[in-house]
Amino acid sequence: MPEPTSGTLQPTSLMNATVRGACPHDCPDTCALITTVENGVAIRVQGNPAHRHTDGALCTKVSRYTERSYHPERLLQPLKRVGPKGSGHFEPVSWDTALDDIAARLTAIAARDPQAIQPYSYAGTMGLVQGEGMAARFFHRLGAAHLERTICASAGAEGLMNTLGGKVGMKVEHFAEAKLIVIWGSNPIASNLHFWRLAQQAKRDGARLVCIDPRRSETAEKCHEHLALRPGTDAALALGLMHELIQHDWLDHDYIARHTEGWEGLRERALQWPPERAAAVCGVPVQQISALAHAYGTTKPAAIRLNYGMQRVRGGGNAVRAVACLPALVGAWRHRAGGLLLSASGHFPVQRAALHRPDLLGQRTPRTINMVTIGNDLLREASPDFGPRIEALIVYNSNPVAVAPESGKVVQGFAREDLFTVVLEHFQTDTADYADYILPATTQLEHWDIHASYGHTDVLLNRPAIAPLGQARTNTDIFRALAARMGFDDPCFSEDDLSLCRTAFGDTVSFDQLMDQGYATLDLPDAPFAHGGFPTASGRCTFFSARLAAQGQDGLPDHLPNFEVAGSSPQYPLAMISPPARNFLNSTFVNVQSLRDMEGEPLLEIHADDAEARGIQSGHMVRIFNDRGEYRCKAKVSSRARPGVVNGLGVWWRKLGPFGTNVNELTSQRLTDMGNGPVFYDCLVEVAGLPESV
Ligand SMILES: Nc1nc2c(c(=O)[nH]1)N[C@H]1C(S)=C(S)[C@@H](COP(=O)(O)OP(=O)(O)OC[C@H]3O[C@@H](n4cnc5c(=O)[nH]c(N)nc54)[C@H](O)[C@@H]3O)O[C@H]1N2
Ligand SMILES: Nc1nc2c(c(=O)[nH]1)N[C@H]1C(S)=C(S)[C@@H](COP(=O)(O)OP(=O)(O)OC[C@H]3O[C@@H](n4cnc5c(=O)[nH]c(N)nc54)[C@H](O)[C@@H]3O)O[C@H]1N2
Ligand SMILES: [Mo]
Repeated sequence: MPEPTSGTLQPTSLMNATVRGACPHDCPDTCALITTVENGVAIRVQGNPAHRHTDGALCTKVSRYTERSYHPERLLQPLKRVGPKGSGHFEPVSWDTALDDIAARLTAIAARDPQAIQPYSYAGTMGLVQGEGMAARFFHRLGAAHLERTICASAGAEGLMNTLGGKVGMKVEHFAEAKLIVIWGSNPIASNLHFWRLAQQAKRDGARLVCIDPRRSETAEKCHEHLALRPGTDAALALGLMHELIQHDWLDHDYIARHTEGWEGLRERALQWPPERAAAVCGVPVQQISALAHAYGTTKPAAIRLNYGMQRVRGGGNAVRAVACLPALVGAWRHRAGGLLLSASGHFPVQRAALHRPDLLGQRTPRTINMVTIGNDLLREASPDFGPRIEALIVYNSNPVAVAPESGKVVQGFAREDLFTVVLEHFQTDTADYADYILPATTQLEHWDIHASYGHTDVLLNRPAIAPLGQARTNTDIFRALAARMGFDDPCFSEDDLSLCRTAFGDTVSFDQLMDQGYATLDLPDAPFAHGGFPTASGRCTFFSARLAAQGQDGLPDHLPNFEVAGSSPQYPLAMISPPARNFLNSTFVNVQSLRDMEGEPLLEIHADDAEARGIQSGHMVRIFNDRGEYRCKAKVSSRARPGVVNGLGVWWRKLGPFGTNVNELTSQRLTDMGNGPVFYDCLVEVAGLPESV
């Protein structure tokens, strides 16, 4: 591979070059990229071999990034709706026409009440600049409603906050030295590939790998042991493990005494969970729990790779809390290869106030809408309690019509003829179909950005490799242009993208190093909590959380049964989970043909017993339904599904599925115990075969 270009080249001068970048996607790996450009065209995207976490390797999806960027259906000019909402009919308009009209519409609404304008965004790009860099400034100045960005990780984040004090944990590289790795609610082969390499290295050096997942995932089948528990029972399992650690005295009493608080209470709670009770709740053999407790209590160093798959249920926050207590009980944090990692993002010194400028709000305190309940909220009328009806929606970096729960409601909301919707996108997604204006946005190959990570502790800089395609503009530029038209003249609206990249970390990270090599490693201790020093108020790992107690919640972690407990409803006897498909990234990449070919078509994995009871065979079209809706796809009778649980993989585009819907027709808008997160995997359904002709 040729040496990457250094220095500050502008995109237009990059006719032939290799350019350092960063993968923008919502994945813990945040890979360092090298893009090869010939005659101004990006011909190849590869992993940077010099970046140790990327190690020269990319996942299948992102190695196809050029196929996505030059996709024939890429949006290259602004579009204005001509047909009814959702019909997908648009005509090209000039940027000036689009921006003038959007600014006029927003100005008119803002004159009545700016809170009726709702931004809606998530992590289509994880970049701090093209993410909320300029957008937050714009919406703060406008006084638009806030968005609670909770659709992914907030229950787990709150769980960690209330136990360890923040989104902090082990350095990922040290997993390679662990002797026991518990992969909990995570399928790294699909969604955290570079971690899996480290786990493999540890395995070659004699480590034991245990996977805790209702689904026999690609990862589970390659571990030494797989505990296929029922969805939403992880806290029961963790408490059962604690029970055994106590009974056998596999505890680090010194660590507990010095560096934790609330031990007596937790001990009492855990003693209520003999492994037999945990086994009954989790639906796994009691021996598996005893054996895992033995391994965890006696193997050093022991490391837990927790992921967000296990917090998408009612008790998600409590479950993360229960698991996050385990390393302190056995003193695992003493070793750099011991402890736990869910998210590392709390380690990054992001200068959010400088970037997002909340001061532009002045004295205003707009209402907050939770992105998980957008279906309900779009349908709400004005009221003293709610405030104004949502009149305008500006969507960027997200595809809510496909990814938000209870899509029946979401679609109904987006279809409101009196709602003014603007979507900034690369493609005409399910959401873009409902827009009044679609604005074409640049991809990561075409813009500057800067990235933190939630799976490692390096900052990455992304340089543009090519000029923007067609008339595409950066998200930042679109918000700058709207700001100018709306008379927002604060100097912060003219800050350019390279300067925003500098602002994101201020002086805390060497920008010269980022410009020079594309990444910079945060200076952090190897074993951050070997001697306590948790970022909690007391500096201790808080088994008992005074913070939670002050909110009127249980201060100790407990098992909170799902809203929809498997076996509790005769009408809907099956639990459904819908974890990520390997070749898609949430709903991104579903329209890339070569990747869609690998995934085939939307499938429902079902255990042979459940299939037989319903007369279903592999390849049969089935109807999956509950009170919220119905979804149809092919069944796959598979040992990946445990009895009583069906798996509907990936977030397919509705319009690319056989019946124009996807799995989120079935999921609910209820919220988790902490963090107001979604409960995608807390969902009961029934499945029935359909006649051949359907
Ligand atoms: N290829 C690919 N990679 C991705 C994504 C993608 O869509 N595709 N998504 C990205 C995003 S947005 C995120 S948030 C991250 C992390 O995304 P996560 O949703 O955490 O995904 P995984 O790490 O794969 O972990 C999910 C695993 O948890 C299991 N699971 C479901 N319910 C439970 C439960 O109740 N308990 C337990 N123990 N396990 C359960 C699922 O079967 C699945 O195998 O991955 C990112 N990486
Ligand atoms: N049933 C079910 N539903 C789920 C999940 C699940 O496991 N099961 N997972 C949930 C999780 S963990 C998450 S994080 C959410 C993810 O939900 P979203 O954050 O909405 O993620 P994506 O579906 O990937 O959609 C991102 C969109 O942003 C666009 N985009 C990317 N980069 C840019 C850019 O630079 N500018 C602009 N304007 N647009 C850009 C992409 O083209 C894409 O259409 O989905 C959630 N939904
Ligand atoms: Mo996510």
